[in-house]
Amino acid sequence: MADALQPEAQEYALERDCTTLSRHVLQQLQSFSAEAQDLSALMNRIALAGKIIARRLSRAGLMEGVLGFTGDINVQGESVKKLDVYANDVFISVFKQSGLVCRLASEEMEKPYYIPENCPVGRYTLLYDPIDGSSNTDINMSLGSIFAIRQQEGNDTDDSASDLLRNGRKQIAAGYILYGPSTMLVYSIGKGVHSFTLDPSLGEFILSEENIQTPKHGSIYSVNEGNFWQWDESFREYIRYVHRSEGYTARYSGAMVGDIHRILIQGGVFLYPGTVEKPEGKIRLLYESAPLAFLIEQAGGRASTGTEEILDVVPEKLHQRTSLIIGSKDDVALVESFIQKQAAEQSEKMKRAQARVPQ
Ligand code: AHM
Ligand code: MG
Repeated sequence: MADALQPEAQEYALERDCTTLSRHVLQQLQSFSAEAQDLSALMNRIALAGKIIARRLSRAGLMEGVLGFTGDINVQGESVKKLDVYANDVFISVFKQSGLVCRLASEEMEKPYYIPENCPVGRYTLLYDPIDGSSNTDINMSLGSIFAIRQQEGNDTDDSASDLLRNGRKQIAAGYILYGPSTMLVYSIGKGVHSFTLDPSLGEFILSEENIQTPKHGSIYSVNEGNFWQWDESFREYIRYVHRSEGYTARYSGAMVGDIHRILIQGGVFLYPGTVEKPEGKIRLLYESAPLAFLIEQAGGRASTGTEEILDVVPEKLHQRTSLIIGSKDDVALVESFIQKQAAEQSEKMKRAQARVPQ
Protein backbone atom coordinates (compact mmCIF):
# COMPACT_ATOMS: atom_id res chain seq x y z
CA MET A 1 0.00 0.00 0.00
CA ALA A 2 1.30 3.46 -0.84
CA ASP A 3 2.45 5.55 2.14
CA ALA A 4 0.10 8.33 3.23
CA LEU A 5 1.41 11.77 2.29
CA GLN A 6 3.25 13.60 5.06
CA PRO A 7 1.48 16.84 6.12
CA GLU A 8 4.03 18.93 4.25
CA ALA A 9 3.59 16.90 1.07
CA GLN A 10 -0.19 17.07 1.45
CA GLU A 11 0.01 20.83 1.66
CA TYR A 12 2.20 20.89 -1.41
CA ALA A 13 -0.21 18.64 -3.34
CA LEU A 14 -3.10 20.91 -2.40
CA GLU A 15 -1.14 24.03 -3.33
CA ARG A 16 -0.24 22.50 -6.65
CA ASP A 17 -3.81 21.43 -7.35
CA CYS A 18 -5.05 24.92 -6.69
CA THR A 19 -2.72 26.96 -8.85
CA THR A 20 -4.86 28.45 -11.57
CA LEU A 21 -3.46 30.34 -14.52
CA SER A 22 -4.47 33.83 -13.40
CA ARG A 23 -3.03 33.26 -9.95
CA HIS A 24 0.17 31.92 -11.46
CA VAL A 25 0.66 35.06 -13.56
CA LEU A 26 0.32 37.25 -10.47
CA GLN A 27 2.71 35.01 -8.53
CA GLN A 28 5.22 35.26 -11.35
CA LEU A 29 5.10 39.04 -11.37
CA GLN A 30 5.06 39.21 -7.56
CA SER A 31 2.84 42.22 -7.81
CA PHE A 32 -0.74 43.36 -7.90
CA SER A 33 0.12 46.40 -10.05
CA ALA A 34 -2.24 47.44 -12.83
CA GLU A 35 0.07 45.84 -15.39
CA ALA A 36 0.21 42.56 -13.52
CA GLN A 37 -3.58 42.54 -13.23
CA ASP A 38 -3.85 43.26 -16.97
CA LEU A 39 -1.56 40.39 -17.87
CA SER A 40 -3.36 38.03 -15.57
CA ALA A 41 -6.72 39.04 -17.06
CA LEU A 42 -5.34 38.67 -20.60
CA MET A 43 -4.10 35.16 -19.90
CA ASN A 44 -7.45 34.32 -18.39
CA ARG A 45 -9.18 35.45 -21.58
CA ILE A 46 -6.84 33.37 -23.72
CA ALA A 47 -7.65 30.42 -21.49
CA LEU A 48 -11.36 31.06 -21.99
CA ALA A 49 -10.92 31.06 -25.77
CA GLY A 50 -9.01 27.78 -25.42
CA LYS A 51 -11.79 26.22 -23.37
CA ILE A 52 -14.46 27.22 -25.88
CA ILE A 53 -12.44 25.87 -28.79
CA ALA A 54 -11.60 22.65 -26.91
CA ARG A 55 -15.29 22.11 -26.17
CA ARG A 56 -16.17 22.49 -29.84
CA LEU A 57 -13.36 20.15 -30.91
CA SER A 58 -14.39 17.48 -28.44
CA ARG A 59 -17.83 17.26 -30.07
CA ALA A 60 -16.93 18.13 -33.64
CA GLY A 61 -17.68 14.65 -34.95
CA LEU A 62 -21.21 14.78 -33.53
CA MET A 63 -22.23 18.18 -34.85
CA GLU A 64 -23.42 19.30 -38.27
CA GLY A 65 -21.39 21.87 -40.21
CA VAL A 66 -18.33 21.96 -37.95
CA LEU A 67 -15.76 20.09 -40.03
CA GLY A 68 -14.58 20.56 -43.59
CA PHE A 69 -13.76 23.57 -45.73
CA THR A 70 -15.67 26.83 -46.08
CA GLY A 71 -14.78 27.11 -49.76
CA ASP A 72 -12.87 30.37 -49.15
CA ILE A 73 -9.17 31.07 -49.53
CA ASN A 74 -7.51 33.12 -46.77
CA VAL A 75 -4.96 35.92 -47.03
CA GLN A 76 -2.23 33.26 -46.95
CA GLY A 77 -3.64 31.67 -50.12
CA GLU A 78 -4.76 28.59 -48.17
CA SER A 79 -8.16 26.90 -48.14
CA VAL A 80 -10.07 27.90 -45.03
CA LYS A 81 -11.53 25.27 -42.73
CA LYS A 82 -14.78 25.92 -40.87
CA LEU A 83 -12.92 25.46 -37.60
CA ASP A 84 -10.38 28.15 -38.59
CA VAL A 85 -13.23 30.65 -38.90
CA TYR A 86 -14.92 29.46 -35.72
CA ALA A 87 -11.75 29.65 -33.64
CA ASN A 88 -10.84 33.04 -35.08
CA ASP A 89 -14.26 34.39 -34.09
CA VAL A 90 -13.98 32.88 -30.61
CA PHE A 91 -10.85 34.93 -29.93
CA ILE A 92 -12.55 38.07 -31.27
CA SER A 93 -15.65 37.68 -29.15
CA VAL A 94 -13.70 36.77 -26.02
CA PHE A 95 -11.47 39.82 -26.39
CA LYS A 96 -14.29 42.18 -27.32
CA GLN A 97 -15.47 41.79 -23.76
CA SER A 98 -12.01 41.98 -22.23
CA GLY A 99 -11.72 45.76 -22.19
CA LEU A 100 -7.98 45.23 -22.52
CA VAL A 101 -7.20 44.38 -26.10
CA CYS A 102 -7.53 47.19 -28.62
CA ARG A 103 -6.44 45.16 -31.60
CA LEU A 104 -6.26 41.56 -32.75
CA ALA A 105 -4.13 40.34 -35.61
CA SER A 106 -4.54 36.81 -36.85
CA GLU A 107 -3.31 34.52 -39.55
CA GLU A 108 -6.91 34.32 -40.77
CA MET A 109 -7.56 38.08 -41.13
CA GLU A 110 -6.06 40.20 -43.85
CA LYS A 111 -6.14 43.34 -41.71
CA PRO A 112 -5.94 43.85 -37.96
CA TYR A 113 -9.24 43.89 -36.14
CA TYR A 114 -9.77 46.93 -33.92
CA ILE A 115 -12.10 47.05 -30.92
CA PRO A 116 -12.45 50.84 -30.56
CA GLU A 117 -14.35 50.70 -27.27
CA ASN A 118 -11.36 48.95 -25.66
CA CYS A 119 -8.69 51.25 -27.07
CA PRO A 120 -8.77 54.07 -24.50
CA VAL A 121 -7.92 51.57 -21.74
CA GLY A 122 -6.49 48.48 -23.39
CA ARG A 123 -3.23 49.22 -25.11
CA TYR A 124 -2.52 45.60 -25.98
CA THR A 125 -2.54 43.67 -29.23
CA LEU A 126 -3.21 39.97 -29.39
CA LEU A 127 -1.52 38.13 -32.24
CA TYR A 128 -2.71 34.60 -32.83
CA ASP A 129 -3.05 31.58 -35.02
CA PRO A 130 -6.53 30.35 -34.04
CA ILE A 131 -6.08 26.81 -35.34
CA ASP A 132 -2.60 25.57 -35.98
CA GLY A 133 -2.36 22.36 -37.95
CA SER A 134 -5.63 22.85 -39.84
CA SER A 135 -5.04 19.70 -41.88
CA ASN A 136 -5.64 17.70 -38.68
CA THR A 137 -9.12 19.12 -38.04
CA ASP A 138 -11.14 16.49 -39.88
CA ILE A 139 -9.28 13.45 -38.56
CA ASN A 140 -9.44 13.96 -34.79
CA MET A 141 -5.73 14.59 -34.44
CA SER A 142 -3.98 17.13 -32.22
CA LEU A 143 -4.38 20.81 -33.01
CA GLY A 144 -3.20 24.02 -31.42
CA SER A 145 -3.71 27.73 -31.01
CA ILE A 146 -0.69 30.02 -30.80
CA PHE A 147 -0.71 33.47 -29.21
CA ALA A 148 1.44 36.46 -28.36
CA ILE A 149 0.72 39.73 -26.60
CA ARG A 150 2.39 42.97 -27.57
CA GLN A 151 1.96 46.50 -26.36
CA GLN A 152 0.02 48.59 -28.85
CA GLU A 153 1.96 51.66 -29.89
CA GLY A 154 0.30 52.83 -33.11
CA ASN A 155 -2.95 54.73 -33.53
CA ASP A 156 -6.30 53.00 -33.30
CA THR A 157 -7.23 52.64 -36.94
CA ASP A 158 -3.97 51.92 -38.72
CA ASP A 159 -4.59 49.00 -41.11
CA SER A 160 -0.89 48.61 -41.79
CA ALA A 161 -0.30 48.13 -38.03
CA SER A 162 3.23 49.36 -38.61
CA ASP A 163 4.01 49.27 -34.88
CA LEU A 164 3.80 45.48 -35.09
CA LEU A 165 6.67 45.41 -37.55
CA ARG A 166 9.19 45.03 -34.73
CA ASN A 167 11.23 42.09 -33.63
CA GLY A 168 9.96 39.29 -31.43
CA ARG A 169 11.70 40.65 -28.34
CA LYS A 170 8.83 43.12 -28.16
CA GLN A 171 6.48 40.33 -27.13
CA ILE A 172 5.25 40.62 -23.55
CA ALA A 173 3.86 37.11 -23.38
CA ALA A 174 3.51 34.15 -25.69
CA GLY A 175 2.42 30.57 -25.72
CA TYR A 176 0.13 27.96 -27.12
CA ILE A 177 -2.87 25.83 -26.36
CA LEU A 178 -2.54 22.19 -27.34
CA TYR A 179 -5.78 20.33 -28.04
CA GLY A 180 -4.68 16.73 -27.57
CA PRO A 181 -5.88 13.90 -25.34
CA SER A 182 -6.06 16.69 -22.76
CA THR A 183 -6.04 20.42 -23.43
CA MET A 184 -2.86 22.11 -22.26
CA LEU A 185 -1.88 25.75 -22.11
CA VAL A 186 1.82 26.56 -22.13
CA TYR A 187 2.89 30.15 -21.60
CA SER A 188 5.70 32.49 -20.75
CA ILE A 189 5.73 36.10 -19.66
CA GLY A 190 9.51 36.15 -19.86
CA LYS A 191 9.89 34.32 -16.55
CA GLY A 192 10.26 30.71 -17.61
CA VAL A 193 7.84 28.36 -19.32
CA HIS A 194 4.92 26.79 -17.49
CA SER A 195 2.28 24.31 -18.51
CA PHE A 196 -1.31 23.99 -17.39
CA THR A 197 -3.80 21.20 -18.01
CA LEU A 198 -7.50 21.84 -18.43
CA ASP A 199 -9.41 19.97 -15.76
CA PRO A 200 -12.80 19.59 -17.49
CA SER A 201 -14.58 18.88 -14.22
CA LEU A 202 -13.46 22.26 -12.84
CA GLY A 203 -13.38 24.11 -16.15
CA GLU A 204 -10.00 25.50 -15.10
CA PHE A 205 -6.44 25.26 -16.34
CA ILE A 206 -4.43 23.92 -13.42
CA LEU A 207 -0.65 24.13 -13.13
CA SER A 208 1.06 20.95 -14.36
CA GLU A 209 4.72 21.88 -14.57
CA GLU A 210 6.72 24.98 -13.76
CA ASN A 211 9.96 26.20 -15.32
CA ILE A 212 10.13 23.64 -18.10
CA GLN A 213 13.63 23.29 -19.55
CA THR A 214 14.24 21.86 -23.01
CA PRO A 215 17.10 19.34 -23.05
CA LYS A 216 20.25 20.66 -24.79
CA HIS A 217 19.97 17.85 -27.30
CA GLY A 218 17.23 15.42 -28.21
CA SER A 219 16.79 12.49 -30.54
CA ILE A 220 13.75 13.85 -32.37
CA TYR A 221 13.78 15.58 -35.71
CA SER A 222 10.46 16.84 -36.93
CA VAL A 223 10.12 17.91 -40.55
CA ASN A 224 7.95 17.23 -43.58
CA GLU A 225 10.39 15.12 -45.57
CA GLY A 226 7.94 15.13 -48.48
CA ASN A 227 9.49 18.49 -49.29
CA PHE A 228 13.03 17.06 -49.44
CA TRP A 229 13.65 17.89 -53.09
CA GLN A 230 12.25 21.37 -52.66
CA TRP A 231 14.73 22.39 -49.97
CA ASP A 232 18.06 24.02 -50.19
CA GLU A 233 20.92 21.49 -50.37
CA SER A 234 22.07 22.30 -46.81
CA PHE A 235 18.82 20.93 -45.33
CA ARG A 236 19.12 17.81 -47.49
CA GLU A 237 22.66 17.34 -46.17
CA TYR A 238 21.44 17.67 -42.59
CA ILE A 239 18.74 15.04 -43.17
CA ARG A 240 21.26 12.72 -44.84
CA TYR A 241 23.48 13.15 -41.77
CA VAL A 242 20.56 12.27 -39.47
CA HIS A 243 19.73 9.20 -41.58
CA ARG A 244 23.22 7.79 -41.32
CA SER A 245 23.77 8.68 -37.64
CA GLU A 246 22.52 6.60 -34.77
CA GLY A 247 20.13 7.93 -32.16
CA TYR A 248 17.68 9.97 -34.22
CA THR A 249 13.99 9.40 -34.60
CA ALA A 250 11.45 11.18 -36.82
CA ARG A 251 8.16 12.60 -35.50
CA TYR A 252 5.88 14.84 -37.56
CA SER A 253 2.20 15.26 -36.84
CA GLY A 254 1.11 18.01 -39.25
CA ALA A 255 0.41 20.33 -36.30
CA MET A 256 3.45 22.23 -35.17
CA VAL A 257 2.14 22.93 -31.67
CA GLY A 258 2.07 19.20 -30.87
CA ASP A 259 5.46 18.63 -32.45
CA ILE A 260 7.02 21.53 -30.59
CA HIS A 261 5.40 20.50 -27.32
CA ARG A 262 7.12 17.14 -27.66
CA ILE A 263 10.44 18.86 -28.34
CA LEU A 264 9.95 21.29 -25.46
CA ILE A 265 9.69 18.33 -23.10
CA GLN A 266 11.96 15.74 -24.72
CA GLY A 267 14.35 17.81 -26.85
CA GLY A 268 15.12 17.69 -30.56
CA VAL A 269 14.45 19.98 -33.47
CA PHE A 270 11.50 21.06 -35.60
CA LEU A 271 12.23 22.43 -39.07
CA TYR A 272 10.14 24.10 -41.71
CA PRO A 273 12.63 25.35 -44.30
CA GLY A 274 11.83 27.40 -47.37
CA THR A 275 10.83 25.38 -50.43
CA VAL A 276 10.95 26.01 -54.16
CA GLU A 277 7.24 26.82 -54.01
CA LYS A 278 7.50 28.88 -50.81
CA PRO A 279 11.04 30.23 -50.56
CA GLU A 280 10.22 31.98 -47.27
CA GLY A 281 8.82 28.76 -45.82
CA LYS A 282 5.28 28.29 -44.57
CA ILE A 283 5.33 29.37 -40.95
CA ARG A 284 4.16 32.90 -40.19
CA LEU A 285 6.59 35.06 -38.24
CA LEU A 286 4.22 37.14 -36.11
CA TYR A 287 1.61 34.51 -35.31
CA GLU A 288 3.69 31.34 -35.12
CA SER A 289 7.50 31.56 -35.29
CA ALA A 290 8.02 34.54 -32.97
CA PRO A 291 5.66 33.37 -30.20
CA LEU A 292 7.14 29.86 -30.27
CA ALA A 293 10.67 31.29 -30.36
CA PHE A 294 9.90 33.42 -27.28
CA LEU A 295 8.70 30.33 -25.48
CA ILE A 296 11.51 27.99 -26.49
CA GLU A 297 14.19 30.57 -25.58
CA GLN A 298 12.62 30.88 -22.17
CA ALA A 299 12.96 27.11 -21.85
CA GLY A 300 16.66 27.27 -22.74
CA GLY A 301 16.25 26.31 -26.40
CA ARG A 302 16.71 28.32 -29.60
CA ALA A 303 14.84 29.34 -32.74
CA SER A 304 16.60 30.42 -35.90
CA THR A 305 15.89 31.17 -39.54
CA GLY A 306 19.16 29.40 -40.34
CA THR A 307 21.12 32.63 -40.39
CA GLU A 308 19.43 34.80 -37.76
CA GLU A 309 17.71 34.36 -34.41
CA ILE A 310 13.93 34.34 -35.01
CA LEU A 311 13.45 36.87 -32.20
CA ASP A 312 15.73 39.34 -34.01
CA VAL A 313 13.84 39.25 -37.31
CA VAL A 314 12.05 42.51 -38.06
CA PRO A 315 9.07 41.75 -40.29
CA GLU A 316 8.40 43.87 -43.35
CA LYS A 317 4.74 42.93 -43.44
CA LEU A 318 2.13 41.53 -41.12
CA HIS A 319 1.76 38.12 -42.73
CA GLN A 320 5.45 37.53 -43.33
CA ARG A 321 6.69 33.95 -43.34
CA THR A 322 10.02 32.62 -42.13
CA SER A 323 12.11 29.56 -42.49
CA LEU A 324 12.08 28.01 -39.00
CA ILE A 325 14.52 25.83 -37.09
CA ILE A 326 13.47 25.52 -33.46
CA GLY A 327 14.21 23.31 -30.49
CA SER A 328 17.18 22.16 -28.43
CA LYS A 329 20.21 24.45 -28.54
CA ASP A 330 22.65 21.85 -29.83
CA ASP A 331 20.29 20.52 -32.49
CA VAL A 332 19.47 23.97 -33.84
CA ALA A 333 23.21 24.72 -33.95
CA LEU A 334 23.83 21.48 -35.83
CA VAL A 335 21.31 22.38 -38.55
CA GLU A 336 22.86 25.86 -38.78
CA SER A 337 26.31 24.33 -39.20
CA PHE A 338 25.15 22.68 -42.45
CA ILE A 339 23.81 26.02 -43.68
CA GLN A 340 27.07 27.77 -42.82
CA LYS A 341 29.13 25.04 -44.47
CA GLN A 342 27.17 25.35 -47.67
CA ALA A 343 27.39 29.15 -47.65
CA ALA A 344 31.17 28.92 -47.21
CA GLU A 345 31.47 26.42 -50.09
CA GLN A 346 29.37 28.63 -52.34
CA SER A 347 31.42 31.70 -51.59
CA GLU A 348 34.62 29.73 -52.23
CA LYS A 349 33.22 28.58 -55.59
CA MET A 350 32.35 32.16 -56.52
CA LYS A 351 35.82 33.36 -55.62
CA ARG A 352 37.38 30.65 -57.77
CA ALA A 353 35.04 31.46 -60.69
CA GLN A 354 35.89 35.18 -60.40
CA ALA A 355 39.59 34.38 -60.32
CA ARG A 356 39.23 32.49 -63.61
CA VAL A 357 37.53 35.42 -65.40
CA PRO A 358 40.20 37.33 -67.37
CA GLN A 359 40.49 40.96 -66.11
P1 AHM B 1 -1.66 26.20 -40.40
O1 AHM B 1 -1.54 27.14 -39.24
O2 AHM B 1 -2.32 26.85 -41.57
O3 AHM B 1 -2.27 24.91 -40.02
O4 AHM B 1 -0.14 25.93 -40.92
C1 AHM B 1 0.87 25.60 -40.04
C2 AHM B 1 1.05 24.11 -40.01
C3 AHM B 1 1.95 23.61 -38.92
O5 AHM B 1 1.24 23.36 -37.76
C4 AHM B 1 2.49 22.33 -39.50
O6 AHM B 1 3.71 21.96 -38.94
C5 AHM B 1 2.61 22.67 -40.94
O7 AHM B 1 1.68 23.70 -41.20
C6 AHM B 1 2.26 21.51 -41.79
O8 AHM B 1 2.47 21.85 -43.11
P2 AHM B 1 2.78 20.75 -44.21
O9 AHM B 1 1.51 20.03 -44.44
O10 AHM B 1 3.27 21.54 -45.38
O11 AHM B 1 3.86 19.86 -43.64
MG1 MG C 1 -0.46 27.68 -37.98
